[in-house]
Amino acid sequence: MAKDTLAKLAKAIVKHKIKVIDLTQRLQPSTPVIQLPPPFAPTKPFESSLISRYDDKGPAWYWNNFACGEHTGTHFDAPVHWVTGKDLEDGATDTVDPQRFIAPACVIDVSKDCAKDEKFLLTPKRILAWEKEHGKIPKGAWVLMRSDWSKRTDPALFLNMKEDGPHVPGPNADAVRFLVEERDVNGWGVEAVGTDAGQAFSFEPAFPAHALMHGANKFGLASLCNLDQLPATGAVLIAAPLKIAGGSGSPLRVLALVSDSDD
Ligand code: 23J
Ligand code: MN
Repeated sequence: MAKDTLAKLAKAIVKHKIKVIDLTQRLQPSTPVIQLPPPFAPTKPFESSLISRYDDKGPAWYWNNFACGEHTGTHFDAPVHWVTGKDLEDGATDTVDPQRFIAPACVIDVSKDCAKDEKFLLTPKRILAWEKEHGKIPKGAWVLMRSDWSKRTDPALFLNMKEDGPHVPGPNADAVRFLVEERDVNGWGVEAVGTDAGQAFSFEPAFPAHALMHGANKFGLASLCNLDQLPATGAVLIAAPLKIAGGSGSPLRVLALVSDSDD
């Protein structure tokens, strides 16, 4: 049965019956990174420096060194990223169960709400309304919030920093608690710079998408794009972070497999 399924999948991929959608932002020096207020330490943005390009330093080869924080651009949040997940033995980028790097995705479209309200918060009520239309979120699924925030290509508008902190949509604490406790999700993914809402520092608990998800050994995905190309259900995500020893996360390529037809 499983063998047959995999053979069918392989055939469908080769025949382009399964589309691959890239949910990854381009990684470059202008890629926005999270801005924390003092006294908290900042993360390094992406930087690249040339080693050689078919020249004296390497006549037949081109390569670069690059540097960035683990949480730069489209990236994976591992459970040990947050203090609530610090003791999870399978919670770092090198110890996470690779079986969890492939999982179905549920996409909750709140883009219209976010266009009207930059501080829109996803609630359990809204998730239940989505389930009424699309079915129950299955255990072990990614839940992705489509906000269309990735269409803000100006980094200042993407970060949307105001005097009282970032005005960026996200989940409220009850929504995160619901996804963890009632739906046992694989993780939570967003288009914004971080998985939490811009005002989540003042939530109870603070930063619930980090505190509750990671404390329950769930993952995060931030700075996703092209969520508008995904169906509400039926996509399969491939999201595998770099195997950094003891890493708290990593930039990664996030791919969604989407069926091109009903067969
Ligand atoms: C460090 C501190 C606070 C936050 C974050 C990182 C992130 O959003 C992240 O990239 O995980 S809120
Ligand atoms: Mn992160």
